[in-house]
Amino acid sequence: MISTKPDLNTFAARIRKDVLSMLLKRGYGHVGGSLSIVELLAVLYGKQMNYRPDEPHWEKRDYLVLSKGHSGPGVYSALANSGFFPKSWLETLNDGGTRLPSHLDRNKTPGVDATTGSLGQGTSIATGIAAGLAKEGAKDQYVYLITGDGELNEGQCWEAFQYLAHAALSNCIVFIDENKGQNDGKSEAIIRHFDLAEKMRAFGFYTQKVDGKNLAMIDDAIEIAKNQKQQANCIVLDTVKGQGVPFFENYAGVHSVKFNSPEIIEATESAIRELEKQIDE
Ligand SMILES: Cc1ncc(C[n+]2csc(CCOP(=O)(O)OP(=O)(O)O)c2C)c(N)n1
Repeated sequence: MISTKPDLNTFAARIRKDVLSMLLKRGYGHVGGSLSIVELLAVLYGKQMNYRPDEPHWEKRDYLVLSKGHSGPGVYSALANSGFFPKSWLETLNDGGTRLPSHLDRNKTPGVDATTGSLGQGTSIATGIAAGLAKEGAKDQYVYLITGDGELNEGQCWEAFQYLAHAALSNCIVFIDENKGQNDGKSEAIIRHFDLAEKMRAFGFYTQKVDGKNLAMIDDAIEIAKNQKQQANCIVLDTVKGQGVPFFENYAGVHSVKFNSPEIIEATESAIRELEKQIDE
């Protein structure tokens, strides 16, 4: 079965709503970095990626490696809404015995290809997959690697990037979710990453920078990347932590939220109601 691809605006609203519902039910979780990649996930699973939900290990599939594995809830929603497993599983996020742990685990969840959570490691995993596909002569098969700007503090990322650039693995498209925040505060205050697009260009990547809130721009950038086969590809996404929910965009503790105050719970429930209206339209 090849899945039917949904309307991208509705798909993004669905993922955003599911992320909020899952984390609210759990009582805590990584809101900021899950919401900042919602538009990217909608474009990937809703349009760009090739997969078979009833055959997750289909050998011609595209691969997604979410190297910032703590943003797993967004991927779970994208997978459930694409038919990889029942939507009821979303209610079990991080329960004992769940198939959906807070960080991605390839041995637990259909559709997850890389176990991540220790920042940096997914960049090497994705590089290995891309190198393997290239060696096999795979055509039009891609590895989509999602990294965080905070994650790039890990030296391992730059080792992997050096190899991607050296081997000109254009089949790996590296996304940097530049949401400007991390665990302990603003990225700029922890380790300033300067101009990421310039850095990636200097490393040898064909680099684009786009508004990570804009579905059409993300989609166009991926099309351009797919048609460029001379260099490794990077797309820097200008995003916001807590993206798409005004309360969380302005909430200092958005990296990992505890839903333990009436204000936070009401803001989340109200955002869910707004998103439900968008999904019904
Ligand atoms: C090797 C490693 N060190 C530290 C952590 C703890 N940690 C979890 S999330 C995070 C911040 C990551 O920032 P970023 O990549 O920008 O993610 P986002 O802001 O998009 O959530 C840190 C330091 C970890 N998971 N792995």
